[in-house]
Amino acid sequence: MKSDPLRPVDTVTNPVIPGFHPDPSVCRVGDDYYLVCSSFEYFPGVPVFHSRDLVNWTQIGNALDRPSQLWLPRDMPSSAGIYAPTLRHHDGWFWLIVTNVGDGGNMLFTATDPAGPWSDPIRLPGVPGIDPDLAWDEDGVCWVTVAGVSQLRIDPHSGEALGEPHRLWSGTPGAKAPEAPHLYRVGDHWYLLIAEGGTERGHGVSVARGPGPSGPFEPCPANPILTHRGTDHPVQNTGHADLVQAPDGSWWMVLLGVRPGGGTPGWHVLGRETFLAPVEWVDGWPVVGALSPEIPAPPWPLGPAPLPPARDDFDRAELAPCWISVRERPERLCTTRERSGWLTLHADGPSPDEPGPVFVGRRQQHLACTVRTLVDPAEGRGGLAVRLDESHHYEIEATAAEVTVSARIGPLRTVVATAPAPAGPVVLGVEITPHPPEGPRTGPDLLALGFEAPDGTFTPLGTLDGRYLSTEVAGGFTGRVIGMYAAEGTVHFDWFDYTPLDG
Ligand code: 6LW
Repeated sequence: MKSDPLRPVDTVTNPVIPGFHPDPSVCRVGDDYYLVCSSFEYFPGVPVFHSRDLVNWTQIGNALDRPSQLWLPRDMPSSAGIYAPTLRHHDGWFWLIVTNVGDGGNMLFTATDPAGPWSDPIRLPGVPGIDPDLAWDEDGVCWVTVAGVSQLRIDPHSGEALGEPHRLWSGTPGAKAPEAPHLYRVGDHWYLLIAEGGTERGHGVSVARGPGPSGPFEPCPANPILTHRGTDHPVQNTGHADLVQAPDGSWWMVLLGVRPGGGTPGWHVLGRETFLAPVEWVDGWPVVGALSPEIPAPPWPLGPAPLPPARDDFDRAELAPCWISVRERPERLCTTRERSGWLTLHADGPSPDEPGPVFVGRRQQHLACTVRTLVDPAEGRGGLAVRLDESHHYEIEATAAEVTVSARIGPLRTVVATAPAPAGPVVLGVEITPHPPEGPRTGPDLLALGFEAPDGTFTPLGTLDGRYLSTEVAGGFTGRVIGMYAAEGTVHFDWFDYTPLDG
C-alpha cells in the first residue's frame, strides 16, 4: 500500500512505478517531477509520468505517439526499438534524447508540456551508441554522453555534431558494460553517474567526478555506490540510475530493479521496475540509502496514490495512455469509434505470433492480479493474452464456437484445452497468483486462464507455470503485458478489468 495523504507515513513502498518501466530518467521543474522510461517495441513509446512527491506517479502520456516520431518496422524483434531515454528541462523547454535501436539511432525531441505534444525528431547522425545523456554547461554548451562512456558536443537545435566523440571513462576496471551515463553539476564538481556490470544480476551504479563536463574524471573510491550483486536482497539487478534534487535540497535516485519470485534462481515477470532511494552527500560523493521494499518516507507531505487504471469501458475516442500495442496501431486496425463503447481490433496477420498491430495491452504491474474482458468473437478469432514477447505468451481465445487456452514457449506451441463457447459475447479471464511454496524449484506464479459461464462463475480451462513468461527464460528488456488481440477477422471488446491482488 503506498502512502495515504490522510495519515502521516514514515515509510513508502518500492517500486514507485511497478511493472515494465525500465531505465527511468527524472527531472524537476519547481515542485513538479517528470519521469520517462524505455518502451522498446511498443507503440506509443516513452511513457511520461508526473509526481509532486517522488513517490506517487501518474502517467500523463507517451512522448512518442505518432509514426513521424516513432517508426517500429514490423520485422523489428522484441526488445529492439526505444532504449534508455534522458529527460531534461533547459531554457524553458523539456528535452528528450533517446535511441531507436533498429530505426534511426539517436534523436532529440522537445516540448513545452511533457504531457505532449512532443516535436518531431531532431536526428543526431553524429551521435553513436545508446543511452544518450543531455547536459548544458555554464557556457551553454550542450554535451551528449553515451554508453561506453563517450561524449561529444552538439547543436541541440539542428542536431549537428560539433566535433568527434571522445572517450570519457570506461567505468570500474573489470566491470562490463559501462552505460546509462548522466552528468550533473553539484557544487564545485561535475559528476558522471553510470551503470555497469550488465542489466542482470551483476548490475550496479558507479560515479566519478571532475572539474568540468568533459572531465578528467576521478572514480569514487566507494564504487559501486549501489549494487545488490551477490546478495539475497529481494530487489535485484539494481542499476541504470538518475539523480534529482528536491526543493528542500535533499537528493534522490530513481533506478531500475527487479523482484524475482519462486525458488532459486528466481524469475522476474514484471520486467525492470522503477525504484526510489534517498541519497546523501558525504565528502563530496553521493551515498545511496538502503533500497528495500520499504524506504523512509521523504520529509514532505505525500499526495494521493494514483489508482491503477482498473476498468476501461472504451467509451472515449482515444485510448488511455497505459494502452500499448506491438509495433504500430493505425486507426484502421484498432479503434473505439467503430462500435460505440467497444474496442475493435481488425486482425492484420494470421496469428498473434506474426508481427502486426493485433495486440493492445497494459503492463502487468502486480505480482498477483485478476483480469477479465468481455469479447464478441462473432466476426473473428481473438481473446486475452499474457505476453512477454512474440515467442513467450499464454492466451485464452474465443471463436463463436469454442474457447481455447494455448501457450507459446520459445519454439513450442501447444493447445492446452478447449471447451464449447457460451453463446454470444463471452467474459475471458486470467487469474495470476504466487506459486504455492512447494519446494526449491517452484516458479514465481501460476496463471489460470478461463472464461465465465452465463451465471458469472469463472471456469479455469488451463493453469500454466509463470516461469516461462519471465525474463530469465525469455531474455530481453521488457516485462509482461496483458491485453486483447485479434488473430483473424474482427474482434470487439466491451471492457477490460484489471484488479490487483497485492499492494
Ligand atoms: C539500456 C542499458 C540497460 O540501454 O539496458 O539496464 C538497456 N541498462 O542502459 C536496455 O534497457
